Amino acid sequence: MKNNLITIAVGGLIVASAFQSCKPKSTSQAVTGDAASKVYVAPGKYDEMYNFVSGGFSGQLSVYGLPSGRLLRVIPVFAVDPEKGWGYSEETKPMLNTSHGIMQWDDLHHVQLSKTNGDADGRWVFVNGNNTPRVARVDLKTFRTAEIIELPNSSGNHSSPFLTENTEYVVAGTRFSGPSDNANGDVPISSYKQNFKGYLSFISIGKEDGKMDLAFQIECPGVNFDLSRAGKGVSHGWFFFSCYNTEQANTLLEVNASQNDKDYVMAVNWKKAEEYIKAGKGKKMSVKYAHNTYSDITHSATSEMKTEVLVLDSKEFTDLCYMMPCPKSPHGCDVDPTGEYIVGSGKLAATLPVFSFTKMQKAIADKSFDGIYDGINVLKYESVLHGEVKKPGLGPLHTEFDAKGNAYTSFFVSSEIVKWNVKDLTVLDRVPTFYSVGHLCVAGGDSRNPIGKYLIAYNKITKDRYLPTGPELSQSAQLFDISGDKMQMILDFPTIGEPHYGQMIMADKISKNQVKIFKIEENKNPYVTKGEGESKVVREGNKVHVYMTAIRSHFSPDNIEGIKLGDEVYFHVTNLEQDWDVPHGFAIKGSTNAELLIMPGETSTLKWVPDRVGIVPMYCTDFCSALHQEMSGYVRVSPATSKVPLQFSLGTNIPKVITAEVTK
Ligand SMILES: [Cu+2]
Repeated sequence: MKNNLITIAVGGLIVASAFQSCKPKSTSQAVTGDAASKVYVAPGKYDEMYNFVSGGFSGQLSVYGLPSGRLLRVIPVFAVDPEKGWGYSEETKPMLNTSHGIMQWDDLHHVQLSKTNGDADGRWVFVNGNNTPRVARVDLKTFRTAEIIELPNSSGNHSSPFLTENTEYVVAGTRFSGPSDNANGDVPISSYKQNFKGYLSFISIGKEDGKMDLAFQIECPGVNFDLSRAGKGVSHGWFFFSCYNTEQANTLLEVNASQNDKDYVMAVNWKKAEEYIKAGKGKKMSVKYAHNTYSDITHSATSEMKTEVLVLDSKEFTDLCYMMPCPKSPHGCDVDPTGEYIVGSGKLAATLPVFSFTKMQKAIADKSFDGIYDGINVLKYESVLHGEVKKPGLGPLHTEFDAKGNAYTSFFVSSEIVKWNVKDLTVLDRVPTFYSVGHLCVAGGDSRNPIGKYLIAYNKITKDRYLPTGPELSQSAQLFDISGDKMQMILDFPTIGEPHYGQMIMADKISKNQVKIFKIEENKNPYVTKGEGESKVVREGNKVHVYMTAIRSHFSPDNIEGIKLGDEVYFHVTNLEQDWDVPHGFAIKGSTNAELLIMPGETSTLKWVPDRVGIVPMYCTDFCSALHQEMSGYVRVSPATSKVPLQFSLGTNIPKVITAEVTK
């Protein structure tokens, strides 16, 4: 059976095998004897690097240690997550708000670490929501999503989020073009060429607090923007976007968007765009998008709906955008550490074009144009080309770089990674992957000073890599040692969802800054209870607010009576602990909403609507002490017409008046 699977998998790659001859005959051939020692991290020892990996269709971001491949954390971003109560607690629900209402799920594709002087600085990681276009910022002090901004005039937010070298902007290009949000979008689909536009969003980032703001958009021809990278070093001030479907087809794209021999890499002068915006050249467009922020002081999120965006039209400002022809249906578009070379990856092409920034500048100065595409000057291919890597493999997708002037490109169709020299374009090495690699990541491989050392391949399919788990198999990441001349596979491990893209960073850039507790005296949640003496239960009409505390190993109060059918009960639980890693949980029987998980010093709220009369137990869900089992209590629910007064207690049996009522 296993052999059959391999045959089937390899069968699809016969073309590739004929092309290159390094395909191994079985999966076990891939690892050599000393691989285990390179990835072994002894118990109690820490990994060398953090690896932030997108969870694809799970909508979450996962964090692994490298080289061990140990899963350290799943950070909820665009989807509800019961492990952390994300999207369930009243405080976190606003983070999932959009102009379409609350979104409980999205599709997370790309991950990029914030940068200072072109190197990852360990402050934040940015990720994109692909389906309902959004960009999120995760704070690496808390490993929590701090902010989410929705993007108007966008759909299929794929070329996103990519950062400039000092985190000035994060960009997001729309994958699917369409009429703008505010125009009458009720047009024939066949009017694509007249009515459909592409929009590039430039989100500014606050220098100190990381706060995002949709600074402006550029209206572009209606093509599909796929990926992007910012220039760096010599090319600082520019962005490069890969564009496919320059045919502007709207049906059967697999055929109709593959007609042109060359599509484009679009170069955008964002410094120039900034000047135009400062000079008041942007036009205001009315739109609607949500901007959600989470505060570690109020321990709660707020969602704001915004209604305007500034737009520059690429047709009006002809020195803003330039098209560089790129063979054929480009996917990745990656910039080397010096910023001089831009690698286009035509996913249907048999060569790998490398563009020169210096030549591009000269071609612009010389007006070395090859026509105009929808108002944008097209530069002559030969005048911007540094050279082509000949016969590198089949289906090039993505390229990252090491510290020694080498590039590593993933090839989806021939399922391999190819190492080549950026200057002379010679192929130096190739290794197979199992199976169908998408993105790859070299440690620091998108920065000005790559670490090199490790490369990870993020694979789309695993077939026979692991024990079978029904019709759905785990997707996988594969770790390679790239410190020598030849790449060596040293580990693979299953991932959460689709490991679409990931980034590595040296562990100490992040680990030293970790928040251990939230200071209780700084807690500004409107429903905080700063000590057991302040705990109380307050009725406001049919809403009952329980100001509750949790500390090892009891809640205060732990007995509540006087709740009635028709009430909405809000348990505002404050974890009074001021000690690292002592969360408490809170759950109540019959809650259709959630359970809570509350960190030391934090306040979190569970909304509960009782649906029957009786005695309802509640308890702590996070094993917190030897007497964790004892951390529980009761709520009495009475009929709507009941006269049972609202009462609560801890350490005393409830009120004599109730006892009398029961014994009567
Ligand atoms: Cu507990």
